[in-house]
Amino acid sequence: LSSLVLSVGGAGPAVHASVRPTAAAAQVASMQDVVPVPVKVEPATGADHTITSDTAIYTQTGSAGVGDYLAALLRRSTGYPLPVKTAPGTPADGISLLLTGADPSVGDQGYQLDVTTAAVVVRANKPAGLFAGVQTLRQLLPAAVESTSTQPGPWVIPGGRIVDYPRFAYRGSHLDVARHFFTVDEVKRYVDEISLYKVNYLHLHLTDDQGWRIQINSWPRLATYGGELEVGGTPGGYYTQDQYRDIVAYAQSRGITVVPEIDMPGHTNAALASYAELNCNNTAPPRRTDIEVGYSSLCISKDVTYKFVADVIREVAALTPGPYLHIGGDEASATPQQDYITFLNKVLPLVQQQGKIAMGWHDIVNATPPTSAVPQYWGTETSHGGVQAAAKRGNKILMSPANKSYLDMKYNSSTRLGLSWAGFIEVQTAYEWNPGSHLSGVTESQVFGVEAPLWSETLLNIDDIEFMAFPRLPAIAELGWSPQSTHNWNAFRQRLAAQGPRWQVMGVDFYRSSQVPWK
Ligand code: TNX
Repeated sequence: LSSLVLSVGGAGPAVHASVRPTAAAAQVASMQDVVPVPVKVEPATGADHTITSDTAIYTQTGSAGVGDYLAALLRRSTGYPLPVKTAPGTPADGISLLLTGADPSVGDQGYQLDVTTAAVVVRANKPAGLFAGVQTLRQLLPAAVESTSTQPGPWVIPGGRIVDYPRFAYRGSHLDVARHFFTVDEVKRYVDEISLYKVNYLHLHLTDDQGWRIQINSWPRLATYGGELEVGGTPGGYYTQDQYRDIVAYAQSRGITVVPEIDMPGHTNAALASYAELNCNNTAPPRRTDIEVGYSSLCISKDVTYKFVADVIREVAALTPGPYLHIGGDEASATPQQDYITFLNKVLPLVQQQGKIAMGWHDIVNATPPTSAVPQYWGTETSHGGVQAAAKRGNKILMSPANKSYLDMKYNSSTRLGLSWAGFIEVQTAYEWNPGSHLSGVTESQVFGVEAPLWSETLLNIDDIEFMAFPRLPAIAELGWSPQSTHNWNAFRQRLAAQGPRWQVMGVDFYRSSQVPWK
């Protein structure tokens, strides 16, 4: 798959128009084969539902957006008109997306799905729940439904009932667009892929030593000069504010909230190279495109540093409808400890002043952040005194242990891409941990959620992203969504195997791990 030719929801030409449905793709999916595994699945024999050229999608006030999304998705491969209509009182046929009558257990993000011969009904309390239900529906259709060209069908959905809701409200995926720059279309394609697994946050690592990737009007050279290169010295790039808004809106339409990260006070060489006054010695360093870490720092003692940070946070906050803004804070080895604390004590309130909740890599616990701030644990140990103390004070912890959830780690010693400082991470390793008990002294209720970081030192394009994310991203997504009581590697790898034909149709370049019995 060429990284320039994308099959994102109509944004580009069909990539795999030539893919024919395989035997597996034409079979009826099993209600048990959904990833992440739902809370409760009750298959019903003789109740399969077939989508036909007469099928309509029924919506209510508040669910029309999800209806339009589902219709667009299904029209591509079925070729059916699938009109989106206002729901009648009682659903009698077609696919209904309703914000009434859901099982009370489903909360704000869950859904209830009923499939009978006559009709398919998704019920939820909020559009987010309907969106999750639609992703389940997508996985219950044959893999060929992912095709961007018309396929023969039949489009059968297995009969039964699913009642489903997430274990954690925050299920994140992180993408480093700083080390290597990815285009808007590449990011959108990744958004489509992760939404299939009910990931609801996309954390964009927008700045680092090697590149600044977001236009800041009050400091324009950050992007135009600081964004020009990437790792290896090849041309980088940046998102204009309009392009960033476009990514945010696209993600939103797929149930995903963008969390922008501006990494500081370390990981700032691109900024320091762009503006001499940000350096303590008033001298801009050369731009760097190697992959060293821990050598750069904003100048903690200068007033202009805080003018700079306030301007950047204000502009990024204004572009971002979501509640969170990530300030990095990791690996600030070039910042003396007391300076680091001084810096964070000045910067954390700036985030709050812009109406955002601060997130940061767990290094921020060294500065005793307010309990509203979310430290993101990225260590490889199963205990961390500072993080445990923060949890005790009331901070919720986002779990991204590097030796489990880092999608940029190699699968094994012969993996072509990736790093290995946190070890090799095969699919089973990515799956076999419990976010609710992984860190000693950090209990389930103190866990904010789970996130799978994807750093891009070695990743050049969307193919590389896909190869590292699939199939591990679905493993992490399941840890974030499904109850711990469902955790079972043998069952998981079977369900994961059923995703393979889907990825083939989507043109996802996934890693065919020998641990998974691919179909
Ligand atoms: C550590 S994890 C980093 C990143 C690197 C990554 C590579 C973290 C907060 N910082 O700067 O890209 O390792 O795996």
